[in-house]
Amino acid sequence: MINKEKFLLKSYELGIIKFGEFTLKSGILSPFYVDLRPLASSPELLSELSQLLLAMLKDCRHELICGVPYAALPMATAMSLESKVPLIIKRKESKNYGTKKMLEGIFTEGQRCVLVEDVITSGKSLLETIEEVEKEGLKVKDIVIVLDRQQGGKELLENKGYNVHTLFSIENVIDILYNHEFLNHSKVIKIKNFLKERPTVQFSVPRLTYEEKLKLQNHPISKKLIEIALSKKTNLIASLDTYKSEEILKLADQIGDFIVAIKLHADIITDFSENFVYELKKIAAIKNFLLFEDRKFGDIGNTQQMQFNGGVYKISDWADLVTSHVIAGEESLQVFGEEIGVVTIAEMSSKGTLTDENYKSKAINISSKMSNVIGCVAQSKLPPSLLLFTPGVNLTESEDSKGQQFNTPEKVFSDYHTDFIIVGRGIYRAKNPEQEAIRYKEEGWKAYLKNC
Ligand code: 5IU
Repeated sequence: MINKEKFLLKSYELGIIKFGEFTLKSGILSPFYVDLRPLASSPELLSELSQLLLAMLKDCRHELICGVPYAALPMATAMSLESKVPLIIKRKESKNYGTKKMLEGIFTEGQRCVLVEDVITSGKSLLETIEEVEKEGLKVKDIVIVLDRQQGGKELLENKGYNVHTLFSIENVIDILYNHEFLNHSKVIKIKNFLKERPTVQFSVPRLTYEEKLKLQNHPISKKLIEIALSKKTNLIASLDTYKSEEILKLADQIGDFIVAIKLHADIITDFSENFVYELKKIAAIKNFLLFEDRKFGDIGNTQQMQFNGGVYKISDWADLVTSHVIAGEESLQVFGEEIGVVTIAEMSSKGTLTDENYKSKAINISSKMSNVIGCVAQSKLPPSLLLFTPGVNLTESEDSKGQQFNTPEKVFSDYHTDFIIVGRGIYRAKNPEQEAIRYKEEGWKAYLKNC
């Protein structure tokens, strides 16, 4: 397997990225300039690049490869030669003589075509290319991109339901070059500040409705969750992090009509028992909500399997949904089987969390591939086929004293397009939990409707 980092360092020597002061088309002064075209002049690097790009597509089915002109044309050609998947060529402008075709090459309607692009910025030009390719009757699902300039383009395409596979983000590139002493600390800070301050291109893509989301679901648990949300007009998950089982049962009875699920940490409960599970399941059946164990598995597959099925809690006997980290890789998630809905942790709500953009994007890639993963816990947008669960929601507090950061339901629906809000202390610590559950239910539903 080609080493991504070594590839980048060799490409850097070709001059694909330069540091200094560059005036961009928009007039903005940028501390770096990217141009991947020189890669085509190195057969060795072009071949390595094609292998790296193909590796990101190893689980995708596609019958054609198409490069976005011009920089990605040699890349797409190299990928085609390497994989033996036929290439088609998209024109920049249609010919005004002869066939007036936009796509050259042999293809038939309905074939799946992967698009190749060198750099994504706002994503606008790629979106135009996709539309043109789709107009010719081809299906586009996957897009491979060498470098994401982190200006909102990737998110734009993901919001439209495309799988976007990026080899590097500009931040990855900076980190690698810094680690190999091609950049000094002050330059890195300057570039990172530039990336942070520069406004990303924001597109107001409306979120999908629950009805639209339902059509994208294949797992019985994700379907069930959305059906409950629609029938009870709620997107609220109550996190009942209390010690006594009796208290949980009492709360479940009081708030059950206003929620889609109760989230538990079974290991907080001092008197956890089979009888407690039996009673809670009874209430869940009557009030029509699901049980969500926030176990946050984080070990190798074999251990996770034992923790899931065994021990005191026997989670697999009663939970409808369970959270898991993806830190141990995709095979560690297979052990949960297909019946339970797995919710992976792509991004945490706490201050200083290590779940940065890079981690999140890898976690999402794995989650999208797994048939038992129904969604992720995150604090930003996800591809629409995954359900987004957002904790750290509170109407009165903005943080606690232990690192938790809170947002309002309106913020997480408008900015992240969340699907389910998770509220803990806002409800179970309230003087009147029933009244607060109704308030969060109403605020959550209002925020959902407003942002559709
Ligand atoms: N939770 C978070 N943030 C996260 C993840 C889980 O708050 O990133 I992953 C859990 C922790 C707690 C609940 O069980 O969600 C939030 O409770 P409060 O609303 O009381 O903070």
